[in-house]
Amino acid sequence: MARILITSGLPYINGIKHLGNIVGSMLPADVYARFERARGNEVLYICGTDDHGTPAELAAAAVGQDVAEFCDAQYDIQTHLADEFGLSWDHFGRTSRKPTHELTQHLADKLADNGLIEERTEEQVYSIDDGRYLPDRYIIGTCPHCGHENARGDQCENCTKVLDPVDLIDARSAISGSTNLEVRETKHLYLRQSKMVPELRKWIASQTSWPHLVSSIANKWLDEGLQDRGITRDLKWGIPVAHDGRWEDYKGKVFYVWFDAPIGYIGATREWSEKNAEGGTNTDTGWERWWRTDKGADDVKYVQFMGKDNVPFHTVGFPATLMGSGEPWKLVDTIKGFNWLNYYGGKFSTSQQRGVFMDQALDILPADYWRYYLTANSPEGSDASFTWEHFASTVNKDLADVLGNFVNRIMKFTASKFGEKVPEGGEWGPDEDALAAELEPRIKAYEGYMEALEFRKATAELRAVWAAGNEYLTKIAPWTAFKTDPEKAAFGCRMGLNLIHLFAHLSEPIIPATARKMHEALLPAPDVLPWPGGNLKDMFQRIEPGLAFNIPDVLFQKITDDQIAEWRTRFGGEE
Ligand code: B3M
Ligand code: ZN
Repeated sequence: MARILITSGLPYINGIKHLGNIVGSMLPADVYARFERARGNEVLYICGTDDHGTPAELAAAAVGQDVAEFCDAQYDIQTHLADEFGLSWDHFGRTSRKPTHELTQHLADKLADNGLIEERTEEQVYSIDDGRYLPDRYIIGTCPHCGHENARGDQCENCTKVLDPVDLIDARSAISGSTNLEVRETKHLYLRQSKMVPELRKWIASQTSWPHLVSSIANKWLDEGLQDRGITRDLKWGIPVAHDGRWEDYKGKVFYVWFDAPIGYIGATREWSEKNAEGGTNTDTGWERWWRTDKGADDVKYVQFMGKDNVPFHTVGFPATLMGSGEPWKLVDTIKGFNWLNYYGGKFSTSQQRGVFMDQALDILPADYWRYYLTANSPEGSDASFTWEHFASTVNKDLADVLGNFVNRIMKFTASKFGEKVPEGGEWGPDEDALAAELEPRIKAYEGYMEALEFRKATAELRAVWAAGNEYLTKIAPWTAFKTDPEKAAFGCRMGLNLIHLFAHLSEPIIPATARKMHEALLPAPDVLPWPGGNLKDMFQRIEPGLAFNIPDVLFQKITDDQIAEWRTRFGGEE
């Protein structure tokens, strides 16, 4: 049994996430976590909200709320939506909680002890009209690299280059739009990443399992010359820099959100083990077994999921923090980075409310429709595009016609001819051999793609498995055989019901709620539906003659042209 630690990029607290956010972080992490649990591995999937930084402050200010209160309310909303979306993390923490605060201050101390923190007096943009400094997202302007006009002070959304507020051309305040800005001197802590380049390079070079997208972003960052990075800000909301008598003259300053956010993975794990210690179903109180190589994390496989804009912070920034501490922290083994999912060729955007957000999506259709579509169209090799037309045709073909119809057809027919119990009679023959011969390599391939985190290919293979079941039924045609050869029809029906059972197990990582429904129509479902291993022929004996079953409601409704038109009007369509 392997031990697998999974994290997905921590969603900013600033608002409800859109489909473009979840497709490249939480959803694939969840699919993978469910797959590895099904295979019997010990999985710990950790996520949480990224509470600090300018996104939170700006969003709270926009609705005139106190930032802490705003974050509490958003945390509840995000937790609820994640639940409905079937995201099965073991814990959903918050970077604003004590464990992340303590760990962040602790790691900063260690870095300082190792000579990797430097104090610098630097120039920061100060807004005279707003009466405050404008770090990161508080300032917007034109990107000096690509010319994008709405680049933020910390990173250009368009070209993903990391920026400094003073780099922006035609800078203005994100709060008031004021251009009445001046540059003032202020003191900050810098992480001396440049001193760590050789160590980082060696580590990155030794990572053979990173996808190309990820290693190329990491190497590009190093090749462009790794700059020391300011890890503190003139903000009120965040983790205080001054603590335990250290950095007393930094009172009123906080750590930079990208310094503490990844530490939030560890902090959230600690929250999880503290919660377990207070009772609950899980008794694992050892967060260190997952994070400290001197406490058992040596044999953990750690997999991270994130959008490509987050990759630099995870391949360079966070590892620099952990390595630089000189302590035996577990480093990531595999990073799965994603390209963008676009909305009709343009960007999904939280600030512009463009595209489909989780609450709206779930208001329209249950989670599995979205989970399937998004996994099948994961922006892996390149950017992908969401359109209502494509969404509808995928749902109608794959989910309604291929899977849903299969389940409905065989169950209804069996019930009408044999009653609602599994018929007896008939035997395994050449048609079943042929079916098994097709399914076996497909299931292997599906498993292999999941293991390799290739979600598009995995989903295509799952669809092909469903289709093979359909073809088998069409060939056996119990509806015709019933008149001439009732034994053969009975066997075909029994096989059909066994296929539903097999599909339930195989589909659970991607469409968990539907998979449970399919399973429960036949047999009670354990919390985790084990991955079908061993001989496929044995798997087809599970649904035994005489077993009573019940017919579930239609699993997937087809999407109509009227609905497409309605949603296009509601959400906006072409560019
Ligand atoms: N909150 C950025 C994002 O949502 C950020 C990820 C943090 S991961 C430690 O794109
Ligand atoms: Zn740019």
